[in-house]
Amino acid sequence: MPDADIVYSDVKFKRSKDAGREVTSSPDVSTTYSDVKFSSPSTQQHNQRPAAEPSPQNKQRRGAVTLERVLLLIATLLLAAALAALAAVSLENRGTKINLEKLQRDLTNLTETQKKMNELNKLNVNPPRCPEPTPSRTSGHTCGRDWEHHGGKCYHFTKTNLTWNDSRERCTLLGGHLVMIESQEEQRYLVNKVKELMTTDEDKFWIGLTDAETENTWKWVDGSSLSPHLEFWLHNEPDNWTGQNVEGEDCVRLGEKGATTRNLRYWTDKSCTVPHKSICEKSLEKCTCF
Ligand SMILES: [Ca+2]
Ligand SMILES: [Ca+2]
Repeated sequence: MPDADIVYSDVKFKRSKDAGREVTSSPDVSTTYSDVKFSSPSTQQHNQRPAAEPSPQNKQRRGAVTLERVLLLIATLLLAAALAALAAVSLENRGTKINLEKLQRDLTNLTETQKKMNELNKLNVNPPRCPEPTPSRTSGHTCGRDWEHHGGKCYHFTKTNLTWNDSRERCTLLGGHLVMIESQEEQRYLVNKVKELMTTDEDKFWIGLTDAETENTWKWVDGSSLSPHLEFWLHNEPDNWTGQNVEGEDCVRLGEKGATTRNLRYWTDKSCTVPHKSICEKSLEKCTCF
């Protein structure tokens, strides 16, 4: 496009009347075109006429539209804020509901626990009566189930064959210890009991005596030494025989099927790893009677 300016000049049409008829236009009637020039955009802008000043009505209308937009914007913001607040309240209510359900579960558990405690308290308030006195029980004291009372002590004769160490541990778990024989009368009682319980000649019972720490130095399970006045070895015992175990025999067992009360010497040393039944001993337990 050339830089030549374009100018539109006024175009005039001349009207004429003919025989009473009005002619709108006619090319032959003095039509004049002036020079036409194209102008550059800058020139166009320069030549553009300034926009007409808005009328007061238009100004009022524009003001009203602007106010409406502001009010609409404020209403939108308020609505958004309300929605956000509603969402926050909803989340808070949800959290509260979850906490409430947890509290209800805890309350249920506490109630169950309280019921169990009440039942236990009832049992404690009304303990069972002591049974009638028997050889295994004395007034105000008891040996408990599977224990036999004799001479102020309780004895339990196991039915399971275990090594000496396992037998010792079992007696401890039962609340006692492997028996420690401290009198002829106690030895007599045990000899007679074991004789009744034995099924074979080797069906003997471990007692709490050992020389495992120092050979031929015999000690009871509480660490006390064997009194020379209260030894009840069988003939030719202890012999620390190594035919069965090269380490010899360091534990003591009791029993003889054909035992007589005139001869109380029925102890034999034996390898501690041989399984045998055993005799546990414990003190009397106090019993609250009504
Ligand atoms: Ca020995
Ligand atoms: Ca022996």
